[in-house]
Amino acid sequence: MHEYLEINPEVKKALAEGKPVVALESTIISHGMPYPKNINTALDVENIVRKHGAVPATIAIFNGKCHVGLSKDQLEYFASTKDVWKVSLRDMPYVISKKLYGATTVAATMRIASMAGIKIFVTGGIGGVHRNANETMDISADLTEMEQTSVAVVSAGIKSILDIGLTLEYLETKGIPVITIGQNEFPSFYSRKSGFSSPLRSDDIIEIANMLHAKWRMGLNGAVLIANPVPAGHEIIAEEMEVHIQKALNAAKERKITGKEVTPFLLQFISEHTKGESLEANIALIKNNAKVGAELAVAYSKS
Ligand code: PSU
Ligand code: MN
Repeated sequence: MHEYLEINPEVKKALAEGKPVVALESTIISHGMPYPKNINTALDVENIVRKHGAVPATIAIFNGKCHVGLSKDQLEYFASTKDVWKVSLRDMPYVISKKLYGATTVAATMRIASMAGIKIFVTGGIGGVHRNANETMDISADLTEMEQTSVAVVSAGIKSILDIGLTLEYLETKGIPVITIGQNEFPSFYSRKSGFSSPLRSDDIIEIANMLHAKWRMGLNGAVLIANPVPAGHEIIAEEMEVHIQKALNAAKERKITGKEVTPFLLQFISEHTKGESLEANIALIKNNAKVGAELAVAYSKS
């Protein structure tokens, strides 16, 4: 395994000393936001993680290796290069063996983080069961990965481009705890509301850290999904988003977008049609997640 892993010296040292480390994904940089907001956000997020006492480890694939902890130049590469590979689990062996460059999704990032020994991972939102999954069978590998890989995933919930109800059912079936911070309702990424109550709630990061230890010490493998609602000042009302989501879903159907292109297409369409408002919400929530993820990594390393 280690012949395919390249952990940067700062992350390696922190892991060896049992210091808190937070993994970050790269698909959100390459496919989730336009340049240069993506690079600025990626750098800000790393700084927030540091400010709250943890070492950031953004993960991506370069030249046949899974890199854990990227340099500024590497981040800039993923932010500014068009048509970078979006690498989920099924793409990993191809991209690695052909020595291509790839940005990793939640699923691939979790797996690489786990190989490196990182337990806490921060993202914006996970992939899930798509709204018309009964026709398309489109269910993100993020969910199957969460079933088997023991990494905590800090998110702002699940985007309502997906079927949130079915995704919560899937997570329940696979034994993945879902816990929302500070409220009873499960959030929907851009909005603090989703219409679904959260299976679990916590108002205390230490409590969540204890839960992670309990789960994994008992041998209950797999992820915990932590939902951290978007800050109130930055949310977009769910009903407002729904109009854009419907338009995006129709456009995807018309253009026959399938497979791994679906999620990036929907996200970009919505960003364009909300005139950047959704992008600002996205940036605010990922920064908020970085803070909570770092706090969780600190609490986890102490308990
Ligand atoms: N959801 C978001 N923003 C994102 C993604 C998901 O709110 O940027 C990205 C993540 O990298 C996630 C991937 O792992 O999309 C899921 O893609 P798919 O649905 O093709 O599995
Ligand atoms: Mn899919």
